[in-house]
Amino acid sequence: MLERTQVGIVGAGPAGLVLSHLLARRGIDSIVIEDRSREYVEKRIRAGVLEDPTVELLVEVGLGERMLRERMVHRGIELLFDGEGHRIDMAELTGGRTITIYGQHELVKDLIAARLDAGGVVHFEVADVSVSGFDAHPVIHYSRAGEPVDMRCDFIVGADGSHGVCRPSLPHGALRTYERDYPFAWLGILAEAPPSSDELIYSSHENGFALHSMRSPAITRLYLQVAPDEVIENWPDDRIWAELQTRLARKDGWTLTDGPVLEKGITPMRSFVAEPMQYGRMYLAGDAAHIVPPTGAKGLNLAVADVAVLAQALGEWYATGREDLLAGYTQTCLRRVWRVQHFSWWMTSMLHRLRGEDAFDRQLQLSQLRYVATSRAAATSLAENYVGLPLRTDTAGARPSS
Ligand code: RFL
Ligand code: PHB
Repeated sequence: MLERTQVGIVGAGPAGLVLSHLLARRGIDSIVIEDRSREYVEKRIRAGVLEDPTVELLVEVGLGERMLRERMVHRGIELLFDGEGHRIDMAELTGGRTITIYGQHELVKDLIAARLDAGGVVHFEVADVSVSGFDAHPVIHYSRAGEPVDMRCDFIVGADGSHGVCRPSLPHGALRTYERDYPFAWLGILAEAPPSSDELIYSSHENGFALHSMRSPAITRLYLQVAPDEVIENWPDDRIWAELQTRLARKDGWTLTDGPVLEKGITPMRSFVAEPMQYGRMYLAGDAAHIVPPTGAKGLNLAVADVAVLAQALGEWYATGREDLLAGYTQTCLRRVWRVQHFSWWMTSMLHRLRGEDAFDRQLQLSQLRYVATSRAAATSLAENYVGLPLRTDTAGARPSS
């Protein structure tokens, strides 16, 4: 079967779905294909923190209605070390900017509903996806309900995450990659327990890092640093809670509320950047192009920032034939990507126990934590990165059509 669209998008994660929505606002057709089921992507537990610029963009383009009703707005975070909590008042340090707690799967549900309500096309449970013709005549090959389909398009967007097919399809040598592996992973749980604090707590403990986050007034999200090759079978719920209690303990007697564990899993940590993020008529966006360790809470936000740039560039190309924005896509995105890579690496290095770390290294970490907790200049630097640096683009697609 033959199918035709202007922009063929591989992957119905935040990058692919937001892009499809932004393009539709500019009158550009797209089709999104996804190899998982709708139910699977709507239940996949991942990120929870949305930056201020991400929220602004989603609201501006009409994707924020439920989020604004149900989200939790946080004005600060806490750093916990030596048994004492130190609050970073992000709103006060950044002229009133905040972060939003709203589960990525909730956002994905909103994005899918918005696309389908607007008559957009998202094909779930496709198989055998491959891409070709990057230079002149792009085609996405896949099968749907057993039938092979060739989707011809003007552009392919690889928004298929870190294990997708688009990036590996590029010719050998087309990309330069930059990588860092970390000698640890995160064990994450979702628990039916009210959050034990109003804000996120990032803890640097002798046993390793721990994070207290949340999804709602009834659901807590918690993470523990574990060995990179750790298996979940070694972590019965009792052991997880005991370790969380230890790593989040403080001298003032505060305790963590526990409850039934709804979900648990282990995520490896990696920093990765592919350059360029484009090749001929194929563009990579989100985790398909770059991965950050989750300590800075940036992956989803970076995916949205990429597609804001791409939607504007594609919009200008279709409206006026202008090519420079498309040509500059990689350069525009990578400035933000590398800022976020640095921030995520810095937060990760400051808060985790590192393999082979000696007493000197630990004292450096504690000194850095104390500095951030007590210096307004250092705290402001953390805060402005955490709430998110401004998007440098006409993100709303508000350009009048000519
Ligand atoms: P996604 O979300 O992985 O979506 C890619 C989609 O492509 C599909 N796919 C394919 N479809 C068709 N054909 C193929 N061959 C395909 N191969 C793959 C996949 O099924 C999927 O639906 O990538 P996208 O859109 O770039 O979005 C990136 C974010 O999902 C990711 O960066 C964040 O989840 C990272 N992250 C966090 N980011 C934040 O901004 N704030 C956070 O608080 C935060 N916490 C986290 C996180 C990621 C975590 N894990 C589990 C990796 C916490 C964790 C634990
Ligand atoms: C989350 O709530 O899942 C979360 C929060 C902060 C992070 C990473 C993940 O840095």
